[in-house]
Amino acid sequence: MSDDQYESVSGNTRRNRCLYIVLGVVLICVLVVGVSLGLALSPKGVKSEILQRCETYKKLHPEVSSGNDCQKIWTAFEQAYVGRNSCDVPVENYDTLIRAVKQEIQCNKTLFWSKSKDLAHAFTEKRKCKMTLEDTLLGYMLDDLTWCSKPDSKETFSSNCPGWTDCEKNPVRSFWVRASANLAASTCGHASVLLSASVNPPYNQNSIFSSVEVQNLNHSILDSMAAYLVTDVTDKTNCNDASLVTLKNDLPPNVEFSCKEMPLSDFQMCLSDLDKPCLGCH
Ligand code: JS2
Repeated sequence: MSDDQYESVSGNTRRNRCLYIVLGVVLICVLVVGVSLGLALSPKGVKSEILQRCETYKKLHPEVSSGNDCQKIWTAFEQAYVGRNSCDVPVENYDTLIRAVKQEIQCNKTLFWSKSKDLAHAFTEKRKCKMTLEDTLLGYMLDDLTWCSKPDSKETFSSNCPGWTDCEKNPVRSFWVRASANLAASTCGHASVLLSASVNPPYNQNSIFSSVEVQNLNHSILDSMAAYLVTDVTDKTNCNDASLVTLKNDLPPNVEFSCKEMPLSDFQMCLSDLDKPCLGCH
């Protein structure tokens, strides 16, 4: 093979190699963009996700099935934010939704949480004696979702929406404030709150639990609030922490307050030994 022939062959090989590399890079880019776009629920996605969760919840909780029409619930939800500036969705815009969802909050079951969502959900996943907001139909449908719209749009978006602190009246924040206030106002008998000793302070007056739920408790139906402070081996904080005295004072005067430290190891035992008395459950 002459030098020229060898040159042209090796030239072709180099050209092909570059072509493959370029193609490879393009393919990877397309994949990354596709996945990121795919992750944000497409507009159809938010609606179908919520409707699907609503139907699933009704199957899992026949006691709330008859009274709740998922399509009507979606319509009541959508009217709160669709076509509006996504920084101008006040809390009361969800009043129609709250009225559309029929679910009685049983006494002695409410479990509030603050900076301890995963622990609280790990508990209610295993022990049905307690119920967090996300274990109710309303919370279950919207947990970990993002939604917003635009002025004069009929669409629901799940990306490019304002974050929790970007503006106060954003659709997601206003929803959780309204839903949390509704749960607190409906909570009766003995309530519980799961707090974390790994957070300082464990009770923060800027939290949703304090600024919304404690403020909306109905003292005429609520008898007591038991705080469970989950402590890890390194935590120094205990029930004598000043913030827990603040919680006691923030509660309606007739509501009896108690606080119990709970080593994380004990808490984990509650998830494996379901007969072990835990969080007031026997
Ligand atoms: C965005 C969400 C979600 O008692 C609890 C719950 O009932 C809750 O609604 O409010 C309390 C927790 O809020 P807090 O005390 O501010 O604790 P945190 O750990 O800072 O949680 C803040 C998020 C509360 C609202 N929220 N927000 N996306 O999926 C979502 N789920 C909830 N409850």
